[in-house]
Amino acid sequence: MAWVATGELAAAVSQAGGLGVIGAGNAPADVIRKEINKVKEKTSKPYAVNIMLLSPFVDDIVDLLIEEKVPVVTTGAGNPGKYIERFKKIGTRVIPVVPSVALARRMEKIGADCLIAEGTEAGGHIGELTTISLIPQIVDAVNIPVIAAGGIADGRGMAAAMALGAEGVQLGTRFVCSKECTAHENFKKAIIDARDRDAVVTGRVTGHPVRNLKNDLTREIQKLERKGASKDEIEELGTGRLRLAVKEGDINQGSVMAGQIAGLINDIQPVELIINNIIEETDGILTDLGGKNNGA
Ligand code: TUI
Repeated sequence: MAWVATGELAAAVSQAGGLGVIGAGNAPADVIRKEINKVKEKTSKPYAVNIMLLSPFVDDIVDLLIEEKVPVVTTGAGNPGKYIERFKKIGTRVIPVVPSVALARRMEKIGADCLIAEGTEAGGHIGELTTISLIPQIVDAVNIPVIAAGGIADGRGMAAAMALGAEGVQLGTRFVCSKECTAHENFKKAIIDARDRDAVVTGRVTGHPVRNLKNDLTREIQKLERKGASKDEIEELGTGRLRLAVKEGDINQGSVMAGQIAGLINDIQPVELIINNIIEETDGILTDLGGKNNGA
């Protein structure tokens, strides 16, 4: 979650018992170095940095994460194959986000420690398959642990992911609406106000589809898409729009990246409460379901 997943949010998640992730997005390495320092100041727990593989600064970010010996690296929006060896050599755990069985198998073969299987319900850059279809297929195809992402914001989602064979979950949209997330209040309010069908996909023609909350920007992009505009024209319109929404709070012209689960999120809570509630709810559901299986 570029711009949204800052050091403050990552530190709060790690401190509360999760694995906090800094989203490097399109930011240059010096910006991410500061976010890493914020995490180190606030917690001694492990944390991760997500490398967005379409970033123009990807090589600098990889060098930085190696220099900083970041404990865990996740990757998104592409195939991290050429970087894995360098991370493995220094003991950094590598967790690629994968949208397909083919990429999951390839990542396991070249040494990924774990996978995040992300369904199309997620916000931001997305794949095609739904979480409910993707997770069991990837779980059956690999021997490394699978973390589920896309469409999960509470214990019901987590319990469902575990029923599908996942060993953990990654949450994005839910943590945007946390007290510790530094995103603009307008961005958080847009998620709270969103209903079930408000998170729409733009940019399919560019080959990099993105899920955002419906607004003036998504309508303009969809108009261009209907007119058969070029990939470059559409990409140009999207440039800088995430920052505009997250930092400036322009939720009409900015890109309000959020997942389909936005409709379920109705409040801003402290990270620790979000995590504790999810774990408690998941435990309760799994116990109840186990009881039913035993004929109770
Ligand atoms: O990376 C994300 N979410 C993101 S990145 C981002 S910044 C951006 N802005 C504009 C255009 C594109 C990106 C905003 N949100 N999530 C992880 C994720 N990775 N979801 C899907 C994938 C993915 C897709 C294809 C991972 C690998 C992949 O590989 C294709 C291949 O090479 O086989």
